[in-house]
Amino acid sequence: MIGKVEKYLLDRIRRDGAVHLTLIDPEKVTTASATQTALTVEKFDTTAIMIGGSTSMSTTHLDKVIKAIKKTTKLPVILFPNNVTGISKYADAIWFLSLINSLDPYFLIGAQILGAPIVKKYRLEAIPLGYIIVGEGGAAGIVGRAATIPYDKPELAVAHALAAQYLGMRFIYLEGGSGASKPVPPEMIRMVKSQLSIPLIVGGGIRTGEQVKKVVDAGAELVVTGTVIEQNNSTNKIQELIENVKKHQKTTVA
Ligand code: 1GP
Repeated sequence: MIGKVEKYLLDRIRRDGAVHLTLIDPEKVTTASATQTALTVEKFDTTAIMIGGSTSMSTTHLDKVIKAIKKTTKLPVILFPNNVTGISKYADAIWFLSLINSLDPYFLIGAQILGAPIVKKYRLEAIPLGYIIVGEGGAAGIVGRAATIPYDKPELAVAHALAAQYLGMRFIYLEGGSGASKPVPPEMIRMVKSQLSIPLIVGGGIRTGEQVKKVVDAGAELVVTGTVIEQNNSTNKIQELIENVKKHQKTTVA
């Protein structure tokens, strides 16, 4: 069943063609800095906040960060967990993800079995997501024991994405790895998007408005930026990223 947050995302995609999501890594923020970031991205009209990171985290701190964001903004908070410890009852929804190219059954289905009863207990909205790590893959690739897909093998990314879609996942995430030196190339995004009939999320290494433009023009419906927002106290950079999604979004609407 499609819940409130998923419907909101789909409506925004239908209306605008492409949307921006802000990723906050709870390990790298204080409640005060997370609140400040949330206020800034809300001002520039990001669509939602994702909370998660690749390394283990304190659930108490995670709860505090989410509570602070919820208190200050109206943006939906979607968990982006690396493990069962990434679940908080204060979020609105959770990307209920399987790391499709992991070599470790734990990241394919093990963590999900452990996490599902908690998601149920907390009444979190679960949004099924096929998570595919490509290129350098960053910490997520190492922690998730992923057989990362090289940027010059887009056909393999297509095969993974289609497999996830046929298994019933409702979103696909092409992840270049947080802080990657290069974002997912447009050729890979374009080829995956041309074969998929569900929305495509792209993230990892996106730092400039020009890169945002390329990702959106290639067909990504949801663009995630994390590191660049964490590292920029100035609101100019944040504005540049979000504005570029908005500027190019209409061109992708069929
Ligand atoms: C990581 O794709 C996201 O999961 C965001 O990556 O931190 O490089 O923006 P960045």
